Amino acid sequence: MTSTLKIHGFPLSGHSHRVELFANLANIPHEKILVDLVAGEHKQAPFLKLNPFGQVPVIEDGSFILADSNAILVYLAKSYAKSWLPEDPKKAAEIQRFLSMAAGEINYGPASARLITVFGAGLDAKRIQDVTVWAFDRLNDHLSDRDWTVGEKPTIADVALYTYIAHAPEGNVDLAAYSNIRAWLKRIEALPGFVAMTATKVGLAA
Ligand SMILES: N[C@@H](CCC(=O)N[C@@H](CS)C(=O)NCC(=O)O)C(=O)O
Repeated sequence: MTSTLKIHGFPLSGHSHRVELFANLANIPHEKILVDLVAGEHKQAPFLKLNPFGQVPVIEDGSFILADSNAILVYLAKSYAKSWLPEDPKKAAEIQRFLSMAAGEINYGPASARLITVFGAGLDAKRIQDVTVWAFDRLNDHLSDRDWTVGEKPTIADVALYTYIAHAPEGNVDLAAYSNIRAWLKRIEALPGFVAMTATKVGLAA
């Protein structure tokens, strides 16, 4: 790393927190740069140069610019924290499976439920609830006989899944029925370097 890694994000964004969490867990020095989503900064020219999709998070690692939280986790693990993304083809593929779940069912389930309650988004709450229950049932079963999503140690799969599951109650999703998921959340929260996403209200720049 030639200069300090920059993470452009927003305090209420679970996708941003995913990257910030990993940088802290993997002990990667970084600087946080606020992109004010409420003021629409992400749709204005300077930010759109970093990410034409107009979304946070984005990282700058020297001259390398990268958007998309899961892509960023892969890049950071391969560059600075290899144990979080093992080379073994079977483990790497299993990890990809859960990165897909994070970008799929978790994004369209609990993350979207939170968009309704925290950001006032006009989305289909029933459909979101169904996706969430389906995903949480599957993940709770998956975690019934293991501590981590893949293998014997935490990986970027755990990091990618963590934030929107931990914050599901903000979207009125009750985690009470999912004891394996709750135990897994606690294991992640006990890892050295863990940082929580603390912002809860739009407009709060934590
Ligand atoms: N696939 C992207 C999704 C990122 C995303 O949806 N970011 C939200 C904040 S959590 C955002 O910037 N939304 C603003 C918009 O889409 O206009 C990722 O994983 O980083």
